[in-house]
Amino acid sequence: MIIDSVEVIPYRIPMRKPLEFASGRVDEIDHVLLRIQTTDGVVGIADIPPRPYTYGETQQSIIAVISTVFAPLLVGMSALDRGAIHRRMHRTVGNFTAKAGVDVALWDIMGQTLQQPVHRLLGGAADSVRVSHMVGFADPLKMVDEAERVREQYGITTFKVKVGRRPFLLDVDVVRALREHFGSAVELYLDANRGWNAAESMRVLDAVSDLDITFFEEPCDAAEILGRRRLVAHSRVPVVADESAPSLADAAREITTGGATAVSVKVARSGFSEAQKILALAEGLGVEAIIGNQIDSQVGTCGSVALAAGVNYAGRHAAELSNFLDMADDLIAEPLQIIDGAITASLQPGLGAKIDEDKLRKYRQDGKGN
Ligand code: MUC
Ligand code: MG
Repeated sequence: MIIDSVEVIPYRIPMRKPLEFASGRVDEIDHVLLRIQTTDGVVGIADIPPRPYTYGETQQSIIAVISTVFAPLLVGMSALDRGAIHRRMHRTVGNFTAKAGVDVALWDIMGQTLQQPVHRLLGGAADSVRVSHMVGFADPLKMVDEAERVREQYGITTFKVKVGRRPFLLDVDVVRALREHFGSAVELYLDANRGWNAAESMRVLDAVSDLDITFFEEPCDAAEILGRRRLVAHSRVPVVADESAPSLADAAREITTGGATAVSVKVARSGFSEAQKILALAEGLGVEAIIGNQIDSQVGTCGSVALAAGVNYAGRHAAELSNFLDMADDLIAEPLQIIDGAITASLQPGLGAKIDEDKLRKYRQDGKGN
């Protein structure tokens, strides 16, 4: 499992339906496909999504840090020595999704070499995973239509509603319309991506108190320390740290100092190795964890499915696995299927995300395509 080469390929695929939320908007998938090849010819892959409004990384910064800083550290090392590899990568601060991509590709190499699917290497807790769908900004009736379409077509009954707009009553109307439409047949939770301040968030909690909301994610900025703590202390629903908890250390700080009472865990920014630790922290402290989505392609979603199916504690809630439905196409050779509201974990060795080379040629942006 000795690493021989590291390749970073920028590619672009349009969104069929752009996703808008309080901190940004995704109109196209401008991701980076990472391929790490070993001297035995095994190729581990990862899909890396630049999210500048969340981590400050761009497609170009991901390519630069991997090819100029990480690749020279990786070549010659064994993919098994993830501890040493992470120690070397962590000499560079930040760059969450770039580091996570390297970690995911290493697990893919391990799985392929050992001829085992990654979810089994992670613990083999389940064969399939319940899916939660994210509903982006639109007017209330359109958001209800979108949720209804997804429920009818895919059997999904858990929805994360993007909120955080002003005036906040617009979003309260959306949540009320969803609850009135579905009754008790669905689970609803909210993600404001820091769109409000603590005082507004408190008023939102009051306004939706009869609507059976299960989580409130990043209602306000965790950096507004006292306001956030006052809100968390008053909230009867768990307040989820997402962008405020990209690492184990951040998750530990937010949870133990009253900034959050639940955590979102994302493979795209933590890899499997750090995500396992964050899940263990949540389990040990008795706070809820949700497997989140970084607006992942199907290649990326294979990683989230592996984590959600692999680790027992990840299976307590539906995992956010359906953002790929909004994308016009994907690099994956065998598309993922959501059936009866769930995705079955791949039994292929590694991540089970085979790349369609024709599609890669079509969408890659480095001039090495057609
Ligand atoms: C989410 O859960 O916030 C939107 C921004 C981001 O960083 O992730 C997505 C979804
Ligand atoms: Mg979020």
